[in-house]
Amino acid sequence: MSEREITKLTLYGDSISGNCQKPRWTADYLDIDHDWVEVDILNGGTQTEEFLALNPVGQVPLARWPDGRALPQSNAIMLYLAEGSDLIPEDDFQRAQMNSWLFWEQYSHEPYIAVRRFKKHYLNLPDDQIDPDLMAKGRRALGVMEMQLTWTDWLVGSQLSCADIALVAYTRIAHEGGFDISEFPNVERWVSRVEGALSIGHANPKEGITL
Ligand SMILES: N[C@@H](CCC(=O)N[C@@H](CS)C(=O)NCC(=O)O)C(=O)O
Repeated sequence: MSEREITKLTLYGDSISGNCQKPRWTADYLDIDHDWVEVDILNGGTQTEEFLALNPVGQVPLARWPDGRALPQSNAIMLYLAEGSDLIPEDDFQRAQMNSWLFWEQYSHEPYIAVRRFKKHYLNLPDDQIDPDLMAKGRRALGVMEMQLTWTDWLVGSQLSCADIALVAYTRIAHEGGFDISEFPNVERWVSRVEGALSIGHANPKEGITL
């Protein structure tokens, strides 16, 4: 990543990261003009002096505006971009439910499903060198979603919201972490529904297609 003058919303992210796709899909869905700057996490792109000056946490995604404001954290960026749009329910209780899914995603889903995927798919670790807890807790998270999605088509209310975007990011590529999504048929159908709503390609476990 080289220092550059920014003239519009700029999203820094690595395309292999589900967290980074969340704000990108949100901006695309809402037609928010932006630039994308690819930051290679596998080659230390988030740990350079230049990037740490933008985000001392050393993580992507990061949103940055020409006036100097910068915002890390995928869900915070997504919520900010989606403010006032149909991705955030008008009803205040549904809005609280959406937030509830967003907190759950960061604490009970992403740490298992995304982390196992990273270890298996990118670090190429054999299964016996991956903490078995990641599979057990990831499957439990998919089970929670499966239960919700037997009752409703979307995680909150009757349409796509930020909750669906946040949760689909790693669920659609969970197979890369060794999870068998076909065990969760309502989740599988919901993944296709969300991918369709966002007009993003289908990450097909059977064909092994990634992002
Ligand atoms: N809670 C953060 C997690 C961000 C995160 O874990 N980013 C990873 C990529 S998915 C990263 O930048 N890793 C590079 C590093 O830690 O050096 C979010 O949702 O944005």
